[in-house]
Amino acid sequence: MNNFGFFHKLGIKYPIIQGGMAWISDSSLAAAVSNAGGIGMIAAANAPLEYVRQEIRKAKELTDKPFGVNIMLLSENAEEIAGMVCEEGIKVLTTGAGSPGKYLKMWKEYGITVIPVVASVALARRMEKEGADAVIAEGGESGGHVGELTTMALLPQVIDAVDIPVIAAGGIGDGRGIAAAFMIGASGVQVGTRFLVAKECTVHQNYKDRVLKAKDIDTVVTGRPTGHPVRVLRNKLTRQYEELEKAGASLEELEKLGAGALRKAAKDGDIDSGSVMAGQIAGLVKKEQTCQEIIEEMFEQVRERLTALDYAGIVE
Ligand code: TUI
Repeated sequence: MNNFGFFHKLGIKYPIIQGGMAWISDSSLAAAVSNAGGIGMIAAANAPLEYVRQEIRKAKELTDKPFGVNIMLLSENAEEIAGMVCEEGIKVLTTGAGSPGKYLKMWKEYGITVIPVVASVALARRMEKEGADAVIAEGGESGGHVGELTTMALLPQVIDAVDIPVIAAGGIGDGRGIAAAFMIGASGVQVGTRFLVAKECTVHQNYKDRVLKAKDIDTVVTGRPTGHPVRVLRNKLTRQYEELEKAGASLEELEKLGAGALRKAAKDGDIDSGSVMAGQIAGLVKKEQTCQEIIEEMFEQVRERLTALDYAGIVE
């Protein structure tokens, strides 16, 4: 099996997974990505079980291609959602913000392809041992909950440490980033921020406009003291957060400021007091397109990059 056999086996045309984005990636975005030849993911995030089930059922109406669910392991509903996806016949799962170890056996019994997000070599190794089918090596360039390492440093170290396919994530927004990930040895990529502004993405228009006007240096990581570092676009909320941190606020006060903030930005469009999670690649994202346009443009760039490689021009 070559590097890309993993995706072909799943019946997917392009080796690209849409990152699960809390309060953002619903059935509309997931089905559009799957219809365009990638794998769309519904983000379970902190949502109630019945909401996630309804989104799964809506996606089944919108596409006959495989799509998946992203399970956010910090959610108090993670356990019951972990069981529900088995009943609903979901074929692909990604997980984030923790270790899915205790669910792996059950998911494998249901024949689900399980792809945990990892931010370290140690967790990648553990996931392989416990039966994961692949891992997503996600660098801290990505939006939302982040680890410490960059994609450029994490990806080759994870690839050397495991024998299962490794999918690259964090800082990938166009075909150049995808080609670079392939050069390092990734079997596929996960992209979030670029899909945030997709026409089929139902996030509030204010959120999309904020991403479209973001510059390279506009994201910051907040929440390090709480143990849940999160990359977001700088705004009134992040300035308040920084002031509270400097003043030595308690963890409770910091958590309180963050609670419900993502919903405020994503659903109500309050991009000043809400949490506008986005990756460092936001500065590269300049236009709204359909998922099909995004994916086809990216893989055309991959083709151009890979055919333009001229080894003789680099090394005499
Ligand atoms: O999960 C994500 N990104 C997310 S989750 C999210 S919702 C949220 N909102 C507020 C606070 C916290 C979460 C928004 N964005 N990405 C996948 C990811 N997982 N990145 C890093 C990790 C990770 C980090 C440490 C996974 C495992 C881990 O260690 C677990 C262990 O047991 O070693």
